[in-house]
Amino acid sequence: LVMVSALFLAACGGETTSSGSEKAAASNGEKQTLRVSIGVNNEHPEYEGIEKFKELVEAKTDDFDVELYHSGQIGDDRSAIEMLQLGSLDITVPSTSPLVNFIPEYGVFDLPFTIANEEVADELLDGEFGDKMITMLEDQSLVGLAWWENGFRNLTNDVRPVATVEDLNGLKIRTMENAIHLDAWKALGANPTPMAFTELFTAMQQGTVDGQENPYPTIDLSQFSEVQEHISNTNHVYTPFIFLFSKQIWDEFTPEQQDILRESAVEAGKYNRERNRTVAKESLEKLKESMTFTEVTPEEHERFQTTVKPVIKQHADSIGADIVDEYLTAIDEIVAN
Ligand code: TF8
Repeated sequence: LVMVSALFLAACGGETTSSGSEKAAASNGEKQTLRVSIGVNNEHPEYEGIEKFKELVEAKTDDFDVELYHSGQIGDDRSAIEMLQLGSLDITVPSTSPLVNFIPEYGVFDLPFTIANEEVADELLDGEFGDKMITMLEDQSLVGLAWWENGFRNLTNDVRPVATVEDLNGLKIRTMENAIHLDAWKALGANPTPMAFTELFTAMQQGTVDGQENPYPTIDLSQFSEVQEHISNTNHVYTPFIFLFSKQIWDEFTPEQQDILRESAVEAGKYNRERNRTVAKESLEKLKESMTFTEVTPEEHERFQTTVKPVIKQHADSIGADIVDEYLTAIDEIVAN
């Protein structure tokens, strides 16, 4: 895949590698290209976020030329992370869920029904707990600059309206490449299959899977309503996006350059969150026009929660019992205040 991506980049006139000599040239006044890759398309609030990042960086310095790539053109979340580790891509902003294959502790964010709303998410991620998670990236040759937002995930499918846990029975649901999501859907009685996002639309179109789950902006802006009939507000988990830099490349920058990049990633992340929340509301309204929308009642939400709860215990050891405790305690403290 790295080979294919390299060819793609060559065809686009981009550079396939960033060598040390180019870095030296950058501080001599020559611009250095920073390639940013995301998995969703250029209508998504995540793309608005990377556009903002480009605008901020390029306004603050002449050192960088920021190039934006969307729709997983360069690679899906997992491949893009691997390219960062190799130093063949500068920046990606993936869901945290595929990171679990590199850093098991990131599985805390996949525990269902643990973050109740966006305010809790913001406090948790921008506070001490989020900082601690960021420090774990370094061993994997990654630098985390900011928390962005993918958001609360909701279920769509093409078989039947889902109002109860029983309605999930046997539904073939695509999940992200993440064992916790997989086991959560199994516990709920569905028949889950992990798959990269880049393969999802075709899989739904061809009926390889009956459904999937993602935040409203992604469902709407990826045109999933063309291949999915039913949507429910399951709100089963909150997925952060995380702004990642290749450590190999990052380490060659001056502290001044690093400050500019970090500040821009944080500020663009605030913009991304704000836009994501506005777009989520708009997207839901649009989706209600083209799909059947089923409200999961509060009572039934509780049944979803109880049914899936054993997955937290089941995965505590693989994630790390201590970090799971810290995560749940941090949330309890935020909710109590
Ligand atoms: C998924 C995620 C994705 C994002 C993006 C494509 O379902 O929610 O939408 O991580 O990179 O795979």
